[in-house]
Amino acid sequence: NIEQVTPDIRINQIGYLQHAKKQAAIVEPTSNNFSLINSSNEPVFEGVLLETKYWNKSGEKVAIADFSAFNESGTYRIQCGETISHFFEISHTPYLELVKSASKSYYYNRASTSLDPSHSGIYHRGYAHPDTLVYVHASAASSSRPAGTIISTPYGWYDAGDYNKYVVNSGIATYTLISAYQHNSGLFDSLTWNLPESDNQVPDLLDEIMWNVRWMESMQDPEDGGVYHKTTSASFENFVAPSEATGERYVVAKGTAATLDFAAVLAKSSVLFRATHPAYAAQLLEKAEKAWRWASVNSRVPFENPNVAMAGHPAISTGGYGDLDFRDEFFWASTELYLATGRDIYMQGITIDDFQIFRVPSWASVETLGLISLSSARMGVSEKLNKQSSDQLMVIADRLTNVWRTAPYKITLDEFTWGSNSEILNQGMVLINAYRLFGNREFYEAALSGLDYVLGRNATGYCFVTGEGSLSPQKVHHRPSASDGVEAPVPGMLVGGPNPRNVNDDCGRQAYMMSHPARCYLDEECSYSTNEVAINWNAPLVYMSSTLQATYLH
Ligand code: 9MR
Repeated sequence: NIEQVTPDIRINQIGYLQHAKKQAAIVEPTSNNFSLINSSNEPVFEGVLLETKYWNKSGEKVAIADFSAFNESGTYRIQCGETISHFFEISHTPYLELVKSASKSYYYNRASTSLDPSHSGIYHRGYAHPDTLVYVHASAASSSRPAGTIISTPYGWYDAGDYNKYVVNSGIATYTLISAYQHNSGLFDSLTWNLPESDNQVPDLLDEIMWNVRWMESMQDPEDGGVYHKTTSASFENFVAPSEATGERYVVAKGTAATLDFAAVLAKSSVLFRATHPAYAAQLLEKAEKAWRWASVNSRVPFENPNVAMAGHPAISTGGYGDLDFRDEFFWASTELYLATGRDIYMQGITIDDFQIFRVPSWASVETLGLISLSSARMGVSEKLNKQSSDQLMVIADRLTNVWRTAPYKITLDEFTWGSNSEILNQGMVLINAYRLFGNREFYEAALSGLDYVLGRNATGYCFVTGEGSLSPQKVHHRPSASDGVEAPVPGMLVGGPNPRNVNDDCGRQAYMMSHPARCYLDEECSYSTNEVAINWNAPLVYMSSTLQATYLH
């Protein structure tokens, strides 16, 4: 006698890999046993719940239902006591569609284009943000480009729910997509998701990456090699369609972080395109080295919004992505330049030994991106460097696996900050790379738990990707979704997720479950602190869904 579908059985709402670890979390279970029910309503597997634990981050008692021993493909539900979950899939390829929709979200966020119905269906939209008339803001003036000079910085992706384009955040996002391709090229070479370029013989993911790299290239001052921090309107636009967001556009101040992130991504792109587009690859590398030279001389230029009007130009109040510590950016850029050129000079500055700890990557902490590149490079890295970088990845992976082992939800995340959903996936990116190097099964399982988490095995019951799963965000903080007249949000986007900080000025503190950080999430448009989307958050979703799927298939 099954009473109701309950939100208290937290599953990966998309599904599970057939022969891999398969776990659900059951909140306040009313029985010690659970069963797996097939689509004809027959029980096919019985199990005993693992120990119930209290999680202070969610205020819940949680037990894990482990059905890893059940390996038959099909559609199932989990029953525990009187309650039953939604249907989910067990198969060889549960994440293939997700890889495509998460990747396609970048197309939906392209600037300097229209989206025609044949490629975007109901999400079609008019031409917007040509970015061919962009003012050099007074904060970015130089002798060759005085304030007010008009330049052109087209293409690229809108960063998030807003219409601006930021080099720093593009840096980690593009790196992560490039790595997704490099580590899983066999998978991506066989996938297509109906882009305007789909017929051009280049894999869709590479076409998408190129769309943004072209924009990044335009952000370099050809005179001195320095890179502007962002292409932006003066303030965030209203919640209008892209084509109606017509505020004047500026490039704003050059900075060390933007310039080094640019150098890293262009160097990495030059390696990516060397075989297929050699002339283009050479240009990219030249630009990367030029950026490096600027940063070597301008090694401590932080970015801050110019918050007062200057020389007839407005104050700028859009996203900051400001960072004061550049050691990690230097390490990352020098690593990618070393891998692209083989020149030792790039390894003579900051080295692995200069870091006490390596952190899980985020837009402001990028040293571990260099580590992943070094440890996964097939050529051109000395055995010593390769070992050193692999060992450091192992240290992070061990730390995360320790958290995972005892966590009530069996996940690696226990702190919730802005974009927490991307953090658990970036943890997964480190873990899966450590798994590839060392073959430790627990690293794989801990990485997989991060995907389970964002797809529903979490304290909110949401599958955090739009258009996926049985309960997903509807009112995302995303201007195109809010203004297109279509009820469902643009698909394939990961929202930021639970975040107990920074909520004061969006929907109001009282709207949130402040005392339970893991449940501090709101599916409301006002909630930019928890329900916005962003290119740097979607990228590890692309990385993890493709890598877990591809690692499994091979
Ligand atoms: O993801 C960013 C987060 O780490 C910062 O704490 C926050 C405040 O500076 O900004 C976030 O990035 C936003 C950016 O500044 C503008 N576009 C939307 C981004 C996601 O909210």
